[in-house]
Amino acid sequence: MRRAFLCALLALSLVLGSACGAGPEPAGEAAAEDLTVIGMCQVGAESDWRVANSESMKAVFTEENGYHLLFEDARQKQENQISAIRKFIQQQVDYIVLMPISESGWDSVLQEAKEAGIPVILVDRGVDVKDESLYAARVGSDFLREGRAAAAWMAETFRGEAVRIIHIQGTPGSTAQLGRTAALEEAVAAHENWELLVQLDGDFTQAKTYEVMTDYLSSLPAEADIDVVYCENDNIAFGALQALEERGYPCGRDGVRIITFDATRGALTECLNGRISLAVECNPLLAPLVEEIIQTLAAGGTPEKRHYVEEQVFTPENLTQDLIDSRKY
Ligand code: GZL
Ligand code: ZN
Repeated sequence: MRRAFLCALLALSLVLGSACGAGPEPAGEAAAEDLTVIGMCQVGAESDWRVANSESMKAVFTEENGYHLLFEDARQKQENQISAIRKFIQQQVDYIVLMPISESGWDSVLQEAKEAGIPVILVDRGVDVKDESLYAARVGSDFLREGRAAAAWMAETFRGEAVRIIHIQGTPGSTAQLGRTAALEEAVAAHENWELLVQLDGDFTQAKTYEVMTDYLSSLPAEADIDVVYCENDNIAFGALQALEERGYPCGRDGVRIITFDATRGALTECLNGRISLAVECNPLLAPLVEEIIQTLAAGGTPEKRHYVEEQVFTPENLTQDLIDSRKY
């Protein structure tokens, strides 16, 4: 029923489109091919990781693979995500794929999707909802585990020495920020001579981080003792590096140790040359796992609620240029 209605709608748009000389809608031709229609709502394009995540989705959910992808970029605003989901419901898509910008505020719009009979698959970050049946599954990383890997490296590296830490966080209330922050805070609580100098909001972007880090560093005496800057993603690390080096702080083995998450190619290059001391991988290539879940649902199955991706950590010691060249993002 839904598919027939949608095909009619797409065919109509094809007719109307050509009637007003808009040229044939590619989707219109696809209507006859009976494609699975996916309404996808992405956070934005705030980071290298996010761009790679979107590219992964667009590479899998193609018309030749049997999909018609309606892709909405919410430009970092939850209200844009909520209105995109309502539009998908009106269009009666087959599946909604949501990359939620933050955890709260989803109960009512996901209830509307449930009442419309449209399965919702969460990608990357999670949602904090009373009724877990509001989404079919979530694909993404274990951010607490990522943070704990970084904390373990710090314990190994500083072996009981005093450690003074600047903590630059990602988008407030996002699952990635909550998990990576919890790991650092629990490690600081467990090491009496680890001191959290400040927590800054870098919002996962280089520009915001450069601004807040430059302000913070100018409030410190020159050549303050900073041992670690814990950056909750690569773009934060790039902003922090720029601000630190402009203030005369060398970064690397003999200076400030930069920790980052994502481990996109740009960060791995800075890690290989030593400016970044630890890069914790966060895999953005999640589309194949999403497709598996859709195929399970299409076959009437019930997918696992949680799907994690494999991830590793990189240091200047275990990186090579060949490894970086072999990476997909
Ligand atoms: C993590 C993802 C984060 C990345 C950032 O899976 O939510 O959002 O670490 C991105 O780069 O902005
Ligand atoms: Zn120190």
